[in-house]
Amino acid sequence: MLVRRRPDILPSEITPKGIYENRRRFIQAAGIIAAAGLGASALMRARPARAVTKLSARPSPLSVSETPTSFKDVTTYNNYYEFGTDKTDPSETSNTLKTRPWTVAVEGEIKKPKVYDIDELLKLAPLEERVYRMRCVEGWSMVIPWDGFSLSELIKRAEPTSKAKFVEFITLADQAQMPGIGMAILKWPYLEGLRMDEAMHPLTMLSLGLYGETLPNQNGAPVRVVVPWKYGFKNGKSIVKIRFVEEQPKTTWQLANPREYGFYSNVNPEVDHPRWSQAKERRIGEFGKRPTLMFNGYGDQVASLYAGMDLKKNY
Ligand SMILES: Nc1nc2c(c(=O)[nH]1)N[C@H]1C(S)=C(S)[C@@H](COP(=O)(O)O)O[C@H]1N2
Ligand SMILES: [Mo]
Repeated sequence: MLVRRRPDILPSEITPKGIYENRRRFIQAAGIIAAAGLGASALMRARPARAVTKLSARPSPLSVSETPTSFKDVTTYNNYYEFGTDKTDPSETSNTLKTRPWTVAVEGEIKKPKVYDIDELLKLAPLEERVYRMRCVEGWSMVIPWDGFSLSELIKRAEPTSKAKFVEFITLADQAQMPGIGMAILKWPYLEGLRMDEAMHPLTMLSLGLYGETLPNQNGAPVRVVVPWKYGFKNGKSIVKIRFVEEQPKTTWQLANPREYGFYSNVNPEVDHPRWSQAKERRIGEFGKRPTLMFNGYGDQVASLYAGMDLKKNY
């Protein structure tokens, strides 16, 4: 997705000067945060190594058999606008994200509201390693071994009421840790949502790690959502709140540009993005392009969720 200052500005109207100034302000903001945390002289030294914890996760029958994208590509080619809009920004600036202590509030139309400590969440259900195809709306894809469990494990413990029709996922928005929050790139906090049956689908994951380790900050530490048949932006990172609601949520990308980003956002090669075709994708690490598959190749598992819906209208 291209960065726009206002949804009504055409990309052709964004001047190189505008992009340059946005970038310059971002670099300044990132520098201030890093200096506050480390002391200015530490900026000259190497970044502190992240605290990595190995996870023991059993292999999952839901995995695809394709070769995973390299750990390096998975962790250095990212979209995480709270840490900047360039693909390399999140891996370069997200060391300021503090992932302990961390809590996730589960609330709304449920009988058992609860605030989970992240360490409690890690033990909620046995961890599985699930190798999923992921596809960004920008036209690239990866294969990522995620460690976590089905979101349904958490939902069933929350005991949703009959009014719970949708689930909202809300990301941390702390300007002291996230240089992008000071900029009007998107409406913060980043909010995504699913319909209840999508959220309950066994493929839908709460991910706490990848490649057998706790999540790198740039991939959404300490906990993020993974919905492999939908475009990447549906997979909210660094979740602090999960809220059950009656009405369909207004998601961050819908608010930014309703014509380009719908609520469903299922991977669908037949529905072009208004500014580009979605028929093909580039698998990161490969040359050339491969055809994009309906529901990102998960049609056998998820197509029934959308039976009778017009997927060109519900894009
Ligand atoms: N909070 C938050 N979550 C986010 C984003 C973001 O900018 N902020 N970007 C989304 C997009 S567009 C994509 S493609 C995926 C990328 O996830 P990855 O970097 O772990 O591959 O994260 C999604 N989740
Ligand atoms: Mo994306």
